[in-house]
Amino acid sequence: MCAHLCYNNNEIIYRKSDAVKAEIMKLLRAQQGEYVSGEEISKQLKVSRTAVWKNINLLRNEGYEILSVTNKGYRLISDVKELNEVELKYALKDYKLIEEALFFDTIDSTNQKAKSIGSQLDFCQSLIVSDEQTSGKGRLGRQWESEKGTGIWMSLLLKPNFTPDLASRITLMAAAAMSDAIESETGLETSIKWPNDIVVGGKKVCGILTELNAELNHINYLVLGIGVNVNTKNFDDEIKDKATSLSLESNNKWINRLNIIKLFVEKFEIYYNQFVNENDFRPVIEYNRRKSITLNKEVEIISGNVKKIAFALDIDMNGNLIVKNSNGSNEAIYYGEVSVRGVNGYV
Ligand code: BTX
Repeated sequence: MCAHLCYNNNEIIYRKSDAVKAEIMKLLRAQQGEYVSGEEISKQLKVSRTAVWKNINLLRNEGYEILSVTNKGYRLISDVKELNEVELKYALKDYKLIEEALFFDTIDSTNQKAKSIGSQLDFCQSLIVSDEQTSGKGRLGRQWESEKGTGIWMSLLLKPNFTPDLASRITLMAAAAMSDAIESETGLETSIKWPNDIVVGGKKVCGILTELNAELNHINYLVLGIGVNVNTKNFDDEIKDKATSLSLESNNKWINRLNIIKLFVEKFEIYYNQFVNENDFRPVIEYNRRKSITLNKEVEIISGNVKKIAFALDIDMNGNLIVKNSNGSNEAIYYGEVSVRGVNGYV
């Protein structure tokens, strides 16, 4: 158990009032713009009508637009802030993997924040989420566009007790868990571009960046950074041909970021525990194989200045990409400093 304020301590996780607010939002959202009476809310939540009224006012102060009409009750008008500290903490309270959840309106990079927390003594396993990143990072020093209010920009800070050579497995776990979460929430069909992109309609909706601070045989901390374009509508010119968002792929429907985060954590925790407690990585590999957009075709493998074309055959049980080189030999490509692309473009 970590020394500072962690999630496992109920009093610290969320005050009762935060729980009431989160439950009221659940009820109002479920009504999809219809009225819910104060009496109904008070009955369902087992709190007084005055408490309902007080909490509705608190929600209004936080930016929700909630209409109240005598004899009808309360109606949610605008729900732009589904991703906020109170609802995030409440949504994640039952997942033991995450001891602390932090939310920022804006930050340079959630990975950067996670690393600074990870370098403290006795840190908590934390999920750091920001509504905006001003300096989001991709792999190999690339940039990650993270427009305010439109996506999931988050990092999971972990202290795994396995050896550093196994850390790349976390990326594959995250890809499987996020692909599953996206499909459950949106009904979209996703593919995984080995090892760290999720693709919808041939374009990138999600990127994963795993970073490590380790000794030879020991991981001090691991940061799993995930960016998902959820309701993003605009991308910079350089990426607009290969980037898309879940909303753009769903006829511009507004998509709830918090639901996706919750579904992701739920699935990731299962995969993580299976691996850490039972040494079972098979479900992750099987999912990645099934959803792979990389396998069974020619790919370009880029390592520094060196490029080569090979045929992608399989993902092995360690998560490596098995390719057949032009001389007929098979090779295991380890997820590290390589990029893999389709021979005719991004996928
Ligand atoms: P990557 O190196 O595979 O992808 C980065 C490349 O993807 C960029 O060079 C650009 O071409 C393109 N790109 C940039 N922004 C976007 C975007 N929003 N959507 C689609 N394509 C884009 C992938 O790296 C890993 C990205 C991890 C991002 C998360 S966000 C939370 C956490 N904090 C942080 O700083 N990074 C991670």
